[in-house]
Amino acid sequence: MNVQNPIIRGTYPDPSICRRGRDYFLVNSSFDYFPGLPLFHSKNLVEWQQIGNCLTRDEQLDLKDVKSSLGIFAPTIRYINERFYIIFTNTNSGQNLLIQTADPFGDWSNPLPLEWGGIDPSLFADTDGKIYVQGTAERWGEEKGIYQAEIDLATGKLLSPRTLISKGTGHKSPEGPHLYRKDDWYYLMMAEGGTEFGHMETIFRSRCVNGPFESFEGNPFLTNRSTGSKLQCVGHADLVDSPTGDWFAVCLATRIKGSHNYYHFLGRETNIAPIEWTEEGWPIVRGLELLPDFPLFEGYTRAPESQTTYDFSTMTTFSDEWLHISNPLASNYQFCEAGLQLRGGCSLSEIGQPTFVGLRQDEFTYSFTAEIESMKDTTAEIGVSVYMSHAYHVDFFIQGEAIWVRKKIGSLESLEQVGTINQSLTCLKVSCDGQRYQFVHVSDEKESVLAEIETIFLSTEISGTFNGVIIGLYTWNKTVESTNYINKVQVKKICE
Ligand code: 6LW
Repeated sequence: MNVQNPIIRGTYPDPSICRRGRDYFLVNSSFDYFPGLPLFHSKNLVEWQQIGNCLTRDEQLDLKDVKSSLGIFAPTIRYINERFYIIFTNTNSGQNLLIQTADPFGDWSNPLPLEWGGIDPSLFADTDGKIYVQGTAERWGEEKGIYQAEIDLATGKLLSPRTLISKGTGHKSPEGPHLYRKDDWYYLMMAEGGTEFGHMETIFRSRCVNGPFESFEGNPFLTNRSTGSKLQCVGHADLVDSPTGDWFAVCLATRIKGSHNYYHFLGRETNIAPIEWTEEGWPIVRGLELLPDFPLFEGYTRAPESQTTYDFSTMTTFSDEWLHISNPLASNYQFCEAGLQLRGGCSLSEIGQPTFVGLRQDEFTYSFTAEIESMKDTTAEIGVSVYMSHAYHVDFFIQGEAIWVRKKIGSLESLEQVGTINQSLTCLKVSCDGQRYQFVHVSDEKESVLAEIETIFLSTEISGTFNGVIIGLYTWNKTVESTNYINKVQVKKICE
């Protein structure tokens, strides 16, 4: 049994976790993607199934005009008094919001705006029934640190003053706070150092819920900064205990490429680190790159490679893992016997509501092949985009009888005809080997590489975004509606 991190692969950052009995639930931030707040379920902490997204309705999630990597920031999920709560930030509206449900496998409520500033809100239910909210300083005018107040979950109103309870250990960006109660201690944990290569997790404790908190001498207790590990940017953690009293931290980390010029393009992914508590009552990490065998992990298997085919002629809706950029216009996505008809759309370089639906690239060795029935309309693009943001994407598309590649890398843009089509059914394939993307025309079982680009140009370090690459289908009808169809998409990947 070889449990390998990441446990949830692809751009699934800022993990937060809670447990109900033997069931674990985990949620991630989702930024300008729709639907938002992907939700996962597991019984052994290493095999996770996405059971939905918590923000699935326009009335829950308004992302219109949102810029890449803004929108839904770090959530916290907690199980309090037999209900599940998720508290999160929507930077688009500048609000901290609360949703809830009795059944995490079902729908979630509409968001309740909270009287709370800053980002990275968290919740803590004390043994006396009081509920507290934590979070970062407001961006302007507040001293950096972690703030707390008692809160009424029914109204979103504060029941005590907003108080600075810790400035952390003094590293930049104290954020991602969570409060826990264990063995008559209140433990305050937070991320520091910023979500890049200086990222770390620190922990403090007090006998009182509002402090003062003493710092663990072993801080940061979880980090890979200044190490040669291929898992970098480790931080933004949340703790959970198992029914048998074992403790674990889920955290974000990046799988990096490059040698001296470290970079990542698969996003910040969800990882797990077993925790052991010292006799003095402080947490020690027992593994991240290599996880010890745990009875809980029994039965864990990860397929070395996988192939998934999405046949749109048999589908009526997108499964949970598919995502749009901003709120989709539903009428632009029609499922029918001929497959998926995409309509409307705008340039993927614009901030708007593009006709785009994609998947998070979650392995370095990865291919995405789209079978397209093109009406050879000279005024419409239809194809596949390797999308990091509106300013960093590569579009591989058909327009008329030509095949084109557009490379948009910040202020650098190229548009090149790279081939022609001689039949209405065309297969466009994007393949990645970790170092580069190749753009391939598949015709009569023959593969012709028409273009390529190094992955570094679509990395976070170049694009300056929080996310990883999404590979997806898009159309852009520039004058009239055209009737192009996507028959199917095939995704192949090798797990590393
Ligand atoms: C998240 C915060 C952060 O809310 O990035 O850099 C934000 N730190 O913890 C988005 O992931």
